[in-house]
Amino acid sequence: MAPSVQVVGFIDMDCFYVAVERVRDASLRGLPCAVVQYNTAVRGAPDLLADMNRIRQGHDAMGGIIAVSYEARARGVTRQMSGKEALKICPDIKLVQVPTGFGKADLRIYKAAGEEVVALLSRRADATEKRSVDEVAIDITSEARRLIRERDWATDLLPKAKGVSHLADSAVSRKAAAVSRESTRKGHEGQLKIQADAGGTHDDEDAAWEHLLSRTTSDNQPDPACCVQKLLVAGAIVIAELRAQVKDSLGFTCSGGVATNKMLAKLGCGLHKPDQQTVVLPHTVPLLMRDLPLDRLAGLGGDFGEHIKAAFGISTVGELLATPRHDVIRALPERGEWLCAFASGKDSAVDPVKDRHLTKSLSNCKTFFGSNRLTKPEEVNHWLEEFAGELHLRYVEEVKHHQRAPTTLCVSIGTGGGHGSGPAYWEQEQHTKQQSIDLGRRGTVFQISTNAKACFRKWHRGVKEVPLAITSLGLSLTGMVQIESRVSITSYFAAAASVPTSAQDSASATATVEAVEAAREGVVAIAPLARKSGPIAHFFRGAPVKRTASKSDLILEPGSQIDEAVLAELPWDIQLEVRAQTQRQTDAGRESLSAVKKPRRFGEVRTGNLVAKITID
Ligand code: DCP
Ligand code: MG
Repeated sequence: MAPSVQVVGFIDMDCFYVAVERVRDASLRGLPCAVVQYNTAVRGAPDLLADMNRIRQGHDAMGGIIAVSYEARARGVTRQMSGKEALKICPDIKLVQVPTGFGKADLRIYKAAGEEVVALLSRRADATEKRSVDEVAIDITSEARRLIRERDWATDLLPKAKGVSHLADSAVSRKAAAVSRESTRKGHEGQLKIQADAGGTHDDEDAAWEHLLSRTTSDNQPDPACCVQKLLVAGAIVIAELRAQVKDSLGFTCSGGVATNKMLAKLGCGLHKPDQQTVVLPHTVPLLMRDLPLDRLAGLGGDFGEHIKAAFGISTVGELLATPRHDVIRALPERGEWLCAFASGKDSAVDPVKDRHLTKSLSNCKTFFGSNRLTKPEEVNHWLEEFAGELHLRYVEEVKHHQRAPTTLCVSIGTGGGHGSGPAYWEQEQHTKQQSIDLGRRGTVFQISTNAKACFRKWHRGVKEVPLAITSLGLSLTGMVQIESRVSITSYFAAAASVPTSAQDSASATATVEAVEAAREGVVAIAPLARKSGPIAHFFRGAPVKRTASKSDLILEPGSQIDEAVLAELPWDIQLEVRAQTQRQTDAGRESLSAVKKPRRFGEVRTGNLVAKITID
């Protein structure tokens, strides 16, 4: 049975940022809704944390729209609009602003939701490739093969797949494939319109399913093509089951595609949205690709695609395939052969699904066009400190959830561009400087910011004579390596002790992973509430922590007896450590204190007027 075929599923979450907001606030469900960027014109505005009320109305809805619910799309709202424009055409739209922190959008809630989806999908995948915040490619070959082995084809698999999947073999699919890249970007309005134009009928799809049934069941000696079709149909069931699980467990709907490679699966995924899925069977590929705009192929959306269009005077994949092959190869000696295979949808021209669940790097960047250009090193340093604060939080999460730490820091600097409008607006020159960084599991904001500033200084030294005019600045942490996961209880105390009591320079605060982890674990109570801004305060204000309990507690002092109920709430390795500590104390002959009711306290983290007391609740 077609041993080398890979069954690839592709998942794209529906109106993802809106979906995340709807899970957080059920009152948004079913309503026209959009997520808006924060308004960069309002400088120095206080941060809007994820848990705050972020619904925006009228004049405070100026930020651009970045995600649109399907209800709002049906009313003409698209991604390019400002919140204000959307309110004009859809007055009852709910506009939710992205959370902000460190002077920019704080996308952690969306990234975390994306990671949950990846983790769930990977349970049934041979390989899981996270492609973006809301796109995942999965290799489901083994699962598809298992279904074919274990379930009946004609009475179970095929009818079930028909009930949950579209085939790319339909007029609706072909029209959706012909939509320009620009229209798909405009909140996929093209697809909705096409479905309406096509009257929503999928009669030809029914016929295609019937044809598939007769081909795959009447043959005594099924040919390899039938085997591939069966595998893809079984894959469609796997994808439908996974999508249902994402919906039930996480509350998000998503769209899916199934094909023999990532490129075709992604194409299939975009043909029917939202909450639908499409199977691309090999024999339907030529017709599907015929009118596909060239720039919808991965890698052909930029300069390379423009070059091909101009060189051959073409705009669709069909036109490229109709161009004599030797002409393509002559014009593109290095990539021509590959391009023809890729445009034909050949599996050999597309990379297999890579097993990559996690982001390769943590990065942060911001543009400073027009009068916002950065002209002084102090301004650059300020932003690098802000970026360092935000990246530190994400690094802490990486250590906590995936036991990975970055080993390289990279500063990228864009100069030029940002004048007026037109192509020159984007003509930036990009410069990068990088150096290794040893964060381990105890890295600090200070380490990140000082390294970043050093990188910038190195770059600036080389261009000193030119007046500084930076139009984009980025900071990233890459080169992720696995680190040891075990945490010692003593490091919690060390963490508390190592945090400076003064935070004149917010970037010099050195909260360690352990202190931050302790807070996130919910064993931390914060008192009083943070009033100072800066990385540490940001963290604690955003963290899901409990406020100080008023109950009386037990102090853990040398010789204390441990309250078993309290201990049971700690991670198991810390329980072991605490038990070992008390055992050592007992062995040393110290007298045990009986369970005197006093506030129990494990440590304290102070930064300016922020005090985080690490206690057991
Ligand atoms: N996003 C963004 N800025 C953009 C494009 C997207 O911030 N210019 C964010 C918001 C989106 C998320 O990325 O919710 C995923 O992008 P998609 O292109 O997949 O769009 P959606 O998931 O919102 O909609 P769809 O249902 O069409 O996939
Ligand atoms: Mg999406």
